[in-house]
Order: sequence, then structure tokens, then C-alpha cells
Amino acid sequence: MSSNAFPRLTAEEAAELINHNDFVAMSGFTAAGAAKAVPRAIAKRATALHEQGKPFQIRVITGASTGESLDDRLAEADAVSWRAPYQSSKSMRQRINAGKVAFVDMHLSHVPQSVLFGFFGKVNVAVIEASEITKDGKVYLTTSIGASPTFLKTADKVIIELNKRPSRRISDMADIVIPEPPPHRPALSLQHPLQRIGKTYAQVDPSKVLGIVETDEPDELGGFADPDEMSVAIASHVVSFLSKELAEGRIPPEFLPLQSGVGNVANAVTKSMGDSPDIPDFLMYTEVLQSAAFDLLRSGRLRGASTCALTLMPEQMIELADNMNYFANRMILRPQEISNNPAAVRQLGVIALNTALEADIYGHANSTHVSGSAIMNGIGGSGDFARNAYLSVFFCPSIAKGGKISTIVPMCTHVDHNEHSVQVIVTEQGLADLRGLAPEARAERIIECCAHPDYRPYLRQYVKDSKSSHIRHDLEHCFDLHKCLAETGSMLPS
Ligand code: 0RQ
Repeated sequence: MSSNAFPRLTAEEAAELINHNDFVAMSGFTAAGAAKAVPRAIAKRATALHEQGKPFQIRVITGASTGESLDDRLAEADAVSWRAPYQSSKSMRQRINAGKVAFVDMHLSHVPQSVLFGFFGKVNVAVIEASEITKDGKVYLTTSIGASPTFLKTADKVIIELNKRPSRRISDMADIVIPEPPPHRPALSLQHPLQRIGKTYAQVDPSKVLGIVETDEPDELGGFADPDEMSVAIASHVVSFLSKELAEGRIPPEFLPLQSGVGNVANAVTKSMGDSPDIPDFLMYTEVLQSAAFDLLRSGRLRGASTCALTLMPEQMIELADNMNYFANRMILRPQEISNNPAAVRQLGVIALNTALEADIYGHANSTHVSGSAIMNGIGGSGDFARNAYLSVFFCPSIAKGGKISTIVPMCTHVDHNEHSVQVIVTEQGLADLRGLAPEARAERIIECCAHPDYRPYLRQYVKDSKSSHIRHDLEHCFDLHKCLAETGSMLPS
């Protein structure tokens, strides 16, 4: 094997090469393709050093969220001082919200170029999972591309986790290009989600490679729940709306590529799209390909998908490896600055389907901060897509925590997607199409179509009592629901 050109290291030896305060870039876009053995060893090293009273913390950047071996182990070992751009780990979230990790929540399409431009300083070490590295520095990545090509290009030193578990042929699906920096950045030539514009490998200067850690591990992915009543209701509103748009000619007959966010509701929406006789076979231009989309690819309902990561169930990974000729013609794995590229999203006319924690009666959406303060995961790619989409849809259940929280509120406590980027809001109660509506009409439609019936009277009254202006708000009372939640544990105490 050509990778024999590089020294073999144990994960522990690799961890010894990383210093306190280093800026470390690691592969991973979701748990797919995330570094595993080296971050686990870094966590152990940090714990040992802390026990000796020595400081050891690193600054960590990845493509997006990662698996347990990375975010959970490093957070538990108190080994991270700074983290970007997205995480979905309970341990990491707790440390961020306790003020112990400085977290920078970023649009995912910005990550590679921010690193390339040097916005966060020099990357000291990149730890990248790959299925092969050749002696001239071609790196074949695994189940996600993320920001790894840029990390490999910009880091001073590189450690490769050579994982033999994922099929080497996964990289047949890779299409890797790093856009030149401005001011002479050429336009992306993407007229179709499945168009190839790059190479199947990333490139590294071989002299930077400190060594290879051999691994044999699956991605640490959680499963998906079967769609519940809530997800099915939301999905059916979305599908009816898109079918109507198609029937009335506002979506072209061949349909438009879909982006679908993370989580169970997004998975249920994708599944319902496939089940609907009114939706033609379609394409996806998305950042995460989840299990429901894989089933549709197999059945042919999904004609093809461009993504940045594969978050599939273990049995689907086996099926993928066994049928690579079929899937490799229908899937493309791209770096996140291409999968989430605002120009590509606008050019291809992507329909963006994302989840919010709360939305307000004027159409702003909060996807990240509970009651405006505690981070959940991060904005991820939702803003890359929503702002530039042909149609931008946000959904969430109308209530959370058994009805103690209304997700439809007078004013969002944190705004990730403003009224200009949100065209449709959906809950299990119904769908509010906000296109062309001025603020007062938006409020009425969101309250009547999306809010839970228990909260509608309060929201109607809020609008009525607010000062009349272009947007009716009462600055003294716009957060009363949140205040009530903080004081009593429920937005509407009995
Ligand atoms: O809490 O887990 O304790 O029960 O928040 O809510 O309804 O299970 O929703 O798992 O789909 O996540 C927005 C976080 C939704 C996700 C968000 C509580 C609720 C529950 C989770 P429990 P659900 P989901 C592509 C696109 C941003 C990134 C993005 C997300 C928990 O979709 O991170 O879109 N999006 N990326 O009870 C307090 C509220 C609440 C609330 C829900 N208003 N107040 N708690 N909850 N609403 C992917 C990438 O970028 C890689």
C-alpha cells in the first residue's frame, strides 16, 4: 500500500504530538467521517496531565458535529477551550452553557474559507480520517468531506486516521474542489446537483504528514426513531404544500432539488415526499443524507443526491458498499463550502426544509438558543440554505415539553433566520405561507395556522394590545411567555 510511505503511530503517540493551546482541525461532518482514535487519546492525555496539575486544552474546529469519541470525550476531559462551528453533544453543550468552552456558532459554508483566509489563526495540526493516502499526498476521505480538504491544505502538521472499516470505494462519490480565494474566485459551474466539478481525493503536502494511526471503527451514529404522529402531521402539511405548488406551476414539472435538515422530523418529511404520488421522482442538494433518503435512492424515488455527509444506519452502510456501482452514480459527496454554497443553492433553486426551536408571529426563527441563552447545537447549514433557497420552509412542533412551551411566540429570543429568509412555517397544527404578506397578516396567519390552540388566545391578545405600527410589538411584554417559563416552569401556568 502506498500509505506505507508514512510512519505508523499509535493513537497515544499521535496525541503526544499535540500541545497545550494548539489549534486542532479534525474531520467530521456529523459523526460521519469524524476522527475517533486520536481525539480519544487526546482526552486521556488531558486527564493525565490535569491529574499532575498541568494545563492542557486545545482549540477545536471540525466540519460540523462529530461523534462521541471527539466532542463527548474531549468535553468530559475538560480538554477544549474553544470550539467551532457546530456540535450536538450533551457534554460539550453543558460545558459551553456553563461558560467553560468558548463556542463560535457559524454558517457551515463559511468554515473552510474562514480557515483558508486565516480568520482564526494558523491551524497547528489536522487530524483527518481517510481510507487511503498515497505517497504523493492524495487523501481519499471516508463518509464525509466536510472541511477536511481545507484543513489538509492549511494545517502545519497532519495526522491521518486510516480507517479500514468504510469501503475504500466511498471516495468514488467524492467531488472535491477548494475554490480560489477572492478577488478572482471563479463562479461555480453547477447546473445540476450531480454535476462533477472536482477530484475524488483531497491533497496534502506529504512532508507535513507526521504519521498514520490505523483504525477499524464504524461511525458513531445514533439511529432514527420511527416517525411519530407529530412528525407525520408536519410532513403531510409540507408534502401537500409542495404538491400544490407543483400543480399550480410555481415549482417546475421536473421538481426542484431538496435540502433537508437533521433530525427525526426532517427524516419523516423526506420519507413522506417519497411516499406521495403527487411528487415526481426528485433530486436532493443537501448537506446530510439521512437514512430515509437512502431508502428513496434505492427505490429510485430519489434520482440522485449531492451531500456533504452520509448519516446512514449500519445495515445501509453495508448495502452501500455492496452496491457501490449503483449508488456511486447517484450520489456525490462534496466539501461543505460547495454542498452549502449560497450561489449553488440559488442557482439550482433548492427547496430548503429546516427545523426551528421557536418562531415568532412575524416569521423570525430561532434554531439555536433556548430562551435566547442556552445553545442547543448551532445554526449548522440551515442559514446557508434558508437565505438562498427557492423556497425556505421551517418546521417545529407547536409545543415542547408537554405543552409547557409554545414554539410560536410574540418575539424570538434569538434570531438565526429573520423574516426575510423564512417563507413558510409549519407545525403539526398547519402551515403558514407567508409569501407576500405584510407583518400584520403574517401574525394572523402564523397564529391561526401554526400556534397550538391553547396559546392562540394569548397571542391574539398580544397583537391586539400592542402599539400599532408597521410591526405591532409591545416591548414591555414581548418576552412575557419566556419570563413566565423561567419563573414557573411553564409559559402558561395553570
Ligand atoms: O428536548 O431532547 O430534552 O426532549 O429541544 O427538539 O423537537 O426533538 O427537535 O431534534 O429536530 O432538533 C432546532 C435543535 C431541533 C435542530 C433543532 C427541545 C425539545 C427537545 C430537541 P429533549 P426536537 P430536533 C442541517 C441543518 C439547527 C441546525 C440545522 C438543530 C429538543 O434541528 O440543531 O438546522 N437545527 N442544521 O423538547 C425549549 C423550545 C424548544 C425546546 C424544542 N422552544 N424551547 N426547548 N425544544 N423546542 C444539519 C447540519 O447543519 C449538520
